[in-house]
Amino acid sequence: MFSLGTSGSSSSEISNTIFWNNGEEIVQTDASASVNYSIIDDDTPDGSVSLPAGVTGANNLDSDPLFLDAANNDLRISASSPAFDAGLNDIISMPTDLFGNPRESYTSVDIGVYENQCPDAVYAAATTFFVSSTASDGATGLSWGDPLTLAGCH
Ligand SMILES: [Ca+2]
Ligand SMILES: [Ca+2]
Repeated sequence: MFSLGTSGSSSSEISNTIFWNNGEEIVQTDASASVNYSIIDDDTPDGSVSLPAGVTGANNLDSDPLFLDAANNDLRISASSPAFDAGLNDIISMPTDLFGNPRESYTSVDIGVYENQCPDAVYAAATTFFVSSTASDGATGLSWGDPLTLAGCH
């Protein structure tokens, strides 16, 4: 993210966003910015987020978002990701994620553009999963009427 001020002031407010593995994640000059409920790689893997001067924020994490397959551009998060249910619901204005799946799956919105559709509590109790080569993303896999894809639940 670049937050650049020109001839006066500007400000940005970002929430529910993953800034990860891109080198310098946030560049801030002569402007103000607020980043909240986000995952930020600040190049110091110490568990806490250090923001550049002029940037404020709260409820941010510096933890690997555990993308399913970042090397192949699959930026959906796993159910064990720290992004799971860690976003701010109040700012969500669209009912679906980038895949068209429900945006507030399980108890809260996830951080990032994809909502994981696999509630941990359901899967912890399940003993059988149904999988089909013709299934759709967003299925639960808990019945033949709602089978998982071969890639599993995301
Ligand atoms: Ca850090
Ligand atoms: Ca969620």
